[in-house]
Amino acid sequence: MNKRNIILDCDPGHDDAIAIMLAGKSDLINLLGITVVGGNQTLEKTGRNTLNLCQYLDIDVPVCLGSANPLVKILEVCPQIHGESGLDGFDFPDLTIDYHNQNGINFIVETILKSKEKVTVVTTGPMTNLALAIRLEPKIMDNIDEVLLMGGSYTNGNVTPAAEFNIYSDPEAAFIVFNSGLPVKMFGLDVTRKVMVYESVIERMEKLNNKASLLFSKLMKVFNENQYRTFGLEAGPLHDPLPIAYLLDESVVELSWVHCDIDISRGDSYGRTNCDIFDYMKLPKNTFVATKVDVNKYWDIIEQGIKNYN
Ligand SMILES: [Ca+2]
Repeated sequence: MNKRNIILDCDPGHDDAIAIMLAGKSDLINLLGITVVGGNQTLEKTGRNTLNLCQYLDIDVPVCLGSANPLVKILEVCPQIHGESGLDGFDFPDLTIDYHNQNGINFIVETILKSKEKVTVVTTGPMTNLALAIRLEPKIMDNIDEVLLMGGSYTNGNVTPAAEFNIYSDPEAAFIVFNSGLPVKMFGLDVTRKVMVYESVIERMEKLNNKASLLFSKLMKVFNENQYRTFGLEAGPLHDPLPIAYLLDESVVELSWVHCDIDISRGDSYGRTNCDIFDYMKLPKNTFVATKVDVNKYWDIIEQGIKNYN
C-alpha cells in the first residue's frame, strides 16, 4: 500500500505529543516533516517540546519553526492545560538534535512543490503556518491532497461558548484555509470530546511497557489533572491524534459534507466554525466535518501506535 505523504503542523501540547507519536512510526504514513506554531505555548516552547518528542521517540524528520504569532490576534497560550513548559509531566533527556535550518512556512511551500505525490497537511494547532504558506505560494494548493485539522466545533466551544481553542487562537488563518478551495476535513470538539483518556485507558496503554507507553502514561496523567482542575472533567479529551487516526483507518469517524464559515467578526462568536449541518443556507459546501467517532476503534489505533515502538 502507498504511504500517505504528510506534513504535521502542531503546537505541542500533550495531545499533539500523542499525534506525533502516532504519525512518527507507521507503515501507512510518510512523515515529511513537522512544522511548529505558537499556540498552547510560545513558539520557543512548542518548538523545544517537538524536538524533545522527536529525539525521545527517535523520529528522524525535519522539525521547522513557523509563526510565533497569529496573523492578527495577540497570542493567548494555555498553561492551565499544558503547563508552563507546554508539555509538563515528562522529563526528557538533554537535547542533542536541532531544528532544520528553514522557516516552517518556507518548508511547507518547498516540500509540497517538490513532492512527486500529493501531500496531506494535518494541523493540530492554530492554522497560521498553512495560511501563510497558501498566501506565500498559492501553487502549493495544486499538490495538496487534503487538509485535516483538529479544531472547531459545530456544537460548543472550549474557550468561549462559540469557539474552540485552535480556531479561536487564529480565526483569520482558519478563514483563509477554509475558504481556499482545498478539501478540508474538520475533526472538532463534537467528536474529540468523546475520546476521553479515562484511567482505564492509561492502564491499558501502560501494559504495553515501552518508551511510547511511558510517555503516554506520564503525559496523560498530568493532562487529566489539569483538565479536572480547569474544566472539572473526569478525564481529558484526547483531541489531536484523531486526524492521524483517521489516516490510519478512515472508519474511525463519520463525516458530513457541509458549508462551514469561520466567524472573524470579532463579536461574541469570534472564531466559531459555523457548520451548516442541516444545509439551511444552501451555500456551496467546502468542508467534511466529523460527526461521529468510534471510540473503541480510536483506542485500538492508539494502542497499535504505541506498539509500533516495540
Ligand atoms: Ca494542539
